Amino acid sequence: MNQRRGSALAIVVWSVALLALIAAGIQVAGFRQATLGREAIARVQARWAARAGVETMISLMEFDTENPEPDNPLALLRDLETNAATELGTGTYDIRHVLDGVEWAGPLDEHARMNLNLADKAMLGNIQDMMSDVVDAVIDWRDTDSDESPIGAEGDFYLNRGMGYSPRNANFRSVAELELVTGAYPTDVRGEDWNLNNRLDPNEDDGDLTWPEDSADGVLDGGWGRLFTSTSRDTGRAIDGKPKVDLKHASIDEIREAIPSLSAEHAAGLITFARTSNPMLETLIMVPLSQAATGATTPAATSGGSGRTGRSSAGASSANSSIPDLSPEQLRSVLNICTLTDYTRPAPGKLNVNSMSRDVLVHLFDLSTKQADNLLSRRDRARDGFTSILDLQEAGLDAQWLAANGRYLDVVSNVYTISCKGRSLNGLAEAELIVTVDRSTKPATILSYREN
Ligand SMILES: [Ca+2]
Ligand SMILES: [Ca+2]
Ligand SMILES: [Ca+2]
Repeated sequence: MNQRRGSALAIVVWSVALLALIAAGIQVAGFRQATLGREAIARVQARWAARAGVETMISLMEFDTENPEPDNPLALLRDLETNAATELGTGTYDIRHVLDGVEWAGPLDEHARMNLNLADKAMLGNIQDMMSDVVDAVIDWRDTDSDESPIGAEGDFYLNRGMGYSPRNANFRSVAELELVTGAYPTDVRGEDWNLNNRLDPNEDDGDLTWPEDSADGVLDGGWGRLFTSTSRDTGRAIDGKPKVDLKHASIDEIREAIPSLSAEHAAGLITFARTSNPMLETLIMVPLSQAATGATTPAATSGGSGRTGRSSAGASSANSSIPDLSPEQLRSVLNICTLTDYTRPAPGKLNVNSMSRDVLVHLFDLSTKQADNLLSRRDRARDGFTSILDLQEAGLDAQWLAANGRYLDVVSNVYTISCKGRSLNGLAEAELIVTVDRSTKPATILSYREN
């Protein structure tokens, strides 16, 4: 009896031990699976949080495109900034970018940088560490011909060196493409921003510990890439969201409908001006309409009557007395609402004076650091931003500078890059989306989409 009880006890003890082993095994496997499950869920949460951030930005952009605020060009920028980071039920997202070494909340306004396809030779030459052979090679890369600039490089140059490719002979499609130009190295183009996401990533701020080499000073020192964009677009939309009036094709009535403060004589004068040879709208900043309509590109001398009209000597008289000049207010409207460009397809984007980078002003436009700082501090104090490029006059740039550089400048932005990091609820998984959006179309157009 005792023996039977003993063996029964042994069986029970064994069974218990065996069950415990099995239970432990199931627990380990279950725990592993749960961990894997949690990781998978966290990854999904992070990715969709990032996606939510991108969608939020796009919907704010689309709303502003439908409901523009012509008197408040900073409205969209502020909306984007306010919503740049949010906690969701299942995760968080966070959108940032670096401009001029400073980190800002919200997407990067691509119009804060000079379009690589708009920058002229003089501008490129102003970049201190870009040698003149690289400047020429950049021009050769994007110009349609195959004629080498004095120290540039066209197809033969690349073929003879076995590089396996030749210049695009068309507009740059990305800033990274600059690295293909002979003499331009990735370190020149990227600086510390090795993944070109306009953000200071951990490997870009740890010195030599991981690639790239960086100064580990908490500041993103971008290369030439920080000055340029290839994606900004000028679609001929004015600050009020309407298409600009093409003076080369518009009627007097169409011009007056767009700008009611203009008389029929003003409108006729603008049409006459648009038919002079190679007219530039910004000439009107320096030259009164009555003179510009005769083809003058510099203002007539105030004394001495007729004659001194610079390059207008080709048969043009100094002024057309039947054309009234524009008041400062009318000039603002004309610069904002009219154009001499035919927008059958988007042109490379202009700089938005409301967002343009200090580095661009200093390194491409060759302003002194003092001029650039004055301008930006004036901009910061203008509560609603600049509604005309003429506002730059109050910020210290004279009419001559504006007439010469106004063609690179505008007060609208169409293209933004959203660099959005999503995190899971437990904070362990992270996903990054980098999306470039043209918000001038309805619905907005995704120009590029990258997942890290
Ligand atoms: Ca070429
Ligand atoms: Ca980076
Ligand atoms: Ca590093």
